Amino acid sequence: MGKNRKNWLVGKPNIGDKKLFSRYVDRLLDNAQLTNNGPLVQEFEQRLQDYLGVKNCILMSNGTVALELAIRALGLEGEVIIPSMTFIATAHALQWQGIHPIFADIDRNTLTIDPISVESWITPKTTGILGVHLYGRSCDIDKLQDIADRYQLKLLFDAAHAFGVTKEGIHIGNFGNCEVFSFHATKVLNSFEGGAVTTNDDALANKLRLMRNFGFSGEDQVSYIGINGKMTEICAAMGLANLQNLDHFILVNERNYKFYRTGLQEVQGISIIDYDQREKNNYHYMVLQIEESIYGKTRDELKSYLEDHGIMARRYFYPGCHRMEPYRSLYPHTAEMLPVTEKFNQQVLVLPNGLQLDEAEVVWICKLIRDFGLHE
Ligand code: T4K
Repeated sequence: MGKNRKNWLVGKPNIGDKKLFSRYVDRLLDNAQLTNNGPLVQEFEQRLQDYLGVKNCILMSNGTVALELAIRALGLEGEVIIPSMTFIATAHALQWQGIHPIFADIDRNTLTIDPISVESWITPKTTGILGVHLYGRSCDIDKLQDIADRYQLKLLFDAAHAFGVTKEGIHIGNFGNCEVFSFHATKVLNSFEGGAVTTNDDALANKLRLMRNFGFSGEDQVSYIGINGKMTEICAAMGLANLQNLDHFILVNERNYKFYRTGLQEVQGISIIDYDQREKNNYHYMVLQIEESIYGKTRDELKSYLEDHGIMARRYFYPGCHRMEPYRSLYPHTAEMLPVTEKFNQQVLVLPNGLQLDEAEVVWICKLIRDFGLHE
């Protein structure tokens, strides 16, 4: 298998029923309604609301714009506390509008923002907490909500990784003041590019609907400062087709995840982050934690070795937002305050998952990892 030319990629898009997608495309071309809240966007919103059991889903052009609009619509300013262990878009969505992201540490078990660290960073300038359901594992929502209530802060979640996931049986998308999804090509549910804000707050939802369309509240009437954050009809077509295949995508992810677990269970120094079996999970991220002193090789040596065999693993999210610009220069001493983040992002390696892999391929990848650790 190592000799063929196939590459396995983290984030390789799952593509569902092509014929179904084509039928949607025919419909939108026949309608000649290509964007601006067309019928496919409306249908996709309705189906997402039904799936998540949430009152409002406002589709956007991508997850970053959705984050920016959610932050703006909630009236956040000053400082907002976020984990550094996230994709850079979480931080940029704040800094882009002159709000300081304040980086809290993660909890060593959940790998999501640590409520104790959050509380230690609150100042009179703090207006909100932005948790991230990293790798589709939900934050400690109750504790964060309690802090938000006590300090009268807004609470929102970056749920870019967490579509299809539940917390105590309730779908992610229903918590805090609002939650934000990404439907980027690399996500478990993809619409080429896309994102959404979901909320049970109708007033917030109405504001977001206006803001994503320049603030227009009537043909010649503008009520808010807005931008162009609209999802196109072709993206909604992809999202609709893929939503109807989502159960299959998740089933394949879970199956591969279990093969990986079996294949790597004996490998000393490598652990796989787990998912709460009482909940629905999307199993989209296959995340390894490598303890160099036990495994015998560094995370980066393993990454290069896998690359030589066509397996393109990723270090999501090394080196942490606080070590990237402009944050590294703005807050040069943050690293000292984030011991868990600092350690984890030296150890993390995400492996390919999804429709691209079959059992034999997962078994082979596990063997490569096992054998490499034993090499002198
Ligand atoms: N919050 C969080 C926690 C996020 O993870 C993200 C996005 C956001 C917010 C923002 O949402 P969006 O504004 O993106 O909707 C990728 C994605 O571009 C990004 O959406 C995603 N997170 C992030 C985790 O991954 P890169 O810089 O790693 O992308 P790239 O081009 O290196 O591709 C990633 C992998 O996917 C590669 O192995 C290649 C493969 N790939 C990618 C695309 C686009 C394919 O095989 N086919 C494709 O079409 O950021």
